[in-house]
Amino acid sequence: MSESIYIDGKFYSEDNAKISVFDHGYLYGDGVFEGIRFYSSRIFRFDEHMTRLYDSAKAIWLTIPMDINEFKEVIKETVRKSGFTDGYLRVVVSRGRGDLGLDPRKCKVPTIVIIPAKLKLYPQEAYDNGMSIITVPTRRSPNEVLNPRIKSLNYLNNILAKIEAFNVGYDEAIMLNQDGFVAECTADNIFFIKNKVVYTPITSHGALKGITRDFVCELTEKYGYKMEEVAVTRYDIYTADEVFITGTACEVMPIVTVDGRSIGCCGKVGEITKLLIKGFVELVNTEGELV
Ligand code: PXG
Repeated sequence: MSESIYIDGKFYSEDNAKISVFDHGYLYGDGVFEGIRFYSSRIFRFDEHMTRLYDSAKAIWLTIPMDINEFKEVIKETVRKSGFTDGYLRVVVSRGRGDLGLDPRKCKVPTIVIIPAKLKLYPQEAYDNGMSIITVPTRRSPNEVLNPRIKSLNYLNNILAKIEAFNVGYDEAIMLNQDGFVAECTADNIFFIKNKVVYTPITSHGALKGITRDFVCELTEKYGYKMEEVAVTRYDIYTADEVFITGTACEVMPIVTVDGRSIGCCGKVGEITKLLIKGFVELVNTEGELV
């Protein structure tokens, strides 16, 4: 088995890649992470992911013991060691090893982990015919509780929403914020299209500022469509012409029913969504920093 999992300066095989049970990432979810894709040996939106990682760390008073360029080199080395040309990277920085008790001052050195992997979240059929999703009761945490823009190791909120979806036979769910506005899905941003204008919820309504979201916003404008970040209600989604979700794991996924309502004309994948998926697939293989 190849030794391609990075932990604090060394590479390990899958079986030997282990961290301490006293790591506060494990004990308290105290840490931050990124999920990054690479296509044709090019790391997609590398700088954007690294900036978000360092911003998330800053927001939780976590100092990453490497500068961005050093960290990028380590990530590239991890990709080379994996032998993959296409894949996924989980980059995790936790508070590090401490003792029992919340006190983060006991954690002297953050733990850095990079895991390269292959990722195929949904079958091709879902991309071709679209997915059905529902709204679930669990809400996004308000900005004042845990700002959803921090990509932290605390995903319980989203996991509960995911379980609520699974319990009733769906794979993905819409999460609302405390005021009932549409925020995002459990690990994806949401978009809708009405009269050829593309809309997505404003991040202050509880959405992560997704890297794929930003990329798709750029792509939309490149294709000559108007793009707007707005307050979104479920009514806007139900009455939309097209709906899709975006994320590092699912990329661009069409949505054809929401809460039992068919989207647009008879719940078929929309034309603008198809165009964006095509553009996405073409561009990810050529843009991005070579490893
Ligand atoms: N919202 C949330 C809550 C997320 O966790 C996104 C939106 C999409 O953001 P990006 O930057 O990826 O376009 C995410 C991303 C996983 C996994 O293993 C989760 C994410 C990314 C990669 C892997 O479940 N979340």
